[in-house]
Amino acid sequence: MTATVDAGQSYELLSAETVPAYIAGRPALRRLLDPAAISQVREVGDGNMNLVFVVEAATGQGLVLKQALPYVRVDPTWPITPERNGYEARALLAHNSVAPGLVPAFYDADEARHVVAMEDLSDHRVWRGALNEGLRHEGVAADLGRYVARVAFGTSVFGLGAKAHKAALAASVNPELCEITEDLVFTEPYIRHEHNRILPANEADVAAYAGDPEVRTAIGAAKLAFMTHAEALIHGDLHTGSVLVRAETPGIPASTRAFDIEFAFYGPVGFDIGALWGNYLLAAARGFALGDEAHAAWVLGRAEETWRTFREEFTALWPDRADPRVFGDGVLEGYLAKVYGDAAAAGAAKAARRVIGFSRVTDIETLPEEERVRAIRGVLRAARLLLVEGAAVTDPAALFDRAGETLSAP
Ligand code: SR1
Ligand code: MG
Repeated sequence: MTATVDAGQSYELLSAETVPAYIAGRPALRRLLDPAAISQVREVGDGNMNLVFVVEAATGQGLVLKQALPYVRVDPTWPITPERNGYEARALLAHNSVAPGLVPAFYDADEARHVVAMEDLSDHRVWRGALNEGLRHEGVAADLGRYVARVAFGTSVFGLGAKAHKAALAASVNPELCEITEDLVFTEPYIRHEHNRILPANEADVAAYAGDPEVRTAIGAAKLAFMTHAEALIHGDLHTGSVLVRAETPGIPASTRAFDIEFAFYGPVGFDIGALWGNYLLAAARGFALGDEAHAAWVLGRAEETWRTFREEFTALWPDRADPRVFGDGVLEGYLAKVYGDAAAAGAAKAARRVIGFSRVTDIETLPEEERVRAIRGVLRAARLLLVEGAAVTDPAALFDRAGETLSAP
């Protein structure tokens, strides 16, 4: 099948049947995996935007091919540039260089057919699904704090120096994907929009949240930060569905990988921390709704763990900054406080968009309706707390204790 994009350009879409020939035609891939030994090709894409093929060989090797569709997979009338695949490939390379072992290994990028090839992580599972089942993967929240810190430092002016930072920033401007976030996360939930889907029993909750002048001002400020604070080559969509986890078993270590980096751009580091925080809120709301308070409390505790490890890792990297002349330790403290405030606001925005607007999450959507109504009400109260008071509550454990109280209140 062929996909056509703007200006009549077209490219061939992969299928399970054509993948072996595709690999045979890519030198970087056929060196890794003998096309004649391929035993299985599975299309496993379950996101909004791409084809994803897991390729397995009888010899035990495997790889993943991710091909961008030129439209939203769940709404083919909505075009999206397939050029995002190239941004993902470049970000995957950059993140591999600063945070190896915390993202999939990079194998190949095909700009003509919008395909990126990477490590097969079929022995991992998506963290959101594990959280939905009430499972505890210890250490994942800490790994993610370290991942964000390594990217935050290594791709920033601190890690790269002034000129390389500007060059990397210029090469990573990703306007179409940023616009999706500007619309879906920071705008549509706060206006009347056809994407919004609100249960009748939640109409008053959404109106109270989205109509609150303090909420609207804080969201506007967070959107401005997202659009203008080009701090580092952030992941850009670091929700729990963008994280693969593997528990430790005899002879096999635990593993955490952030994946699906197509929204990467130079933005505020707090947006990545906040994406995790917002999704911890959603997972905790599910726990409370199902009466599993212990799981909800465990999930909320991950917010402090992610923040602490981010802070420790970034601080450990700080002595290696490219230009210490006026970037002294006072700058470090001020910067960390800035990231914390951005994370609180982004966490609120990322949680609220999942219960008002486009692209819902299974944490909430698979709850029975009565429990869903209560969970959504709690998420919106917690989002307001993070937006309006979050930056001032500088202890994340205290902030997320209070968020838990608002999530579980009747
Ligand atoms: C049209 S894409 C919708 C959402 O999917 C991705 O996971 C991002 O969160 C985006 O907002
Ligand atoms: Mg995604």
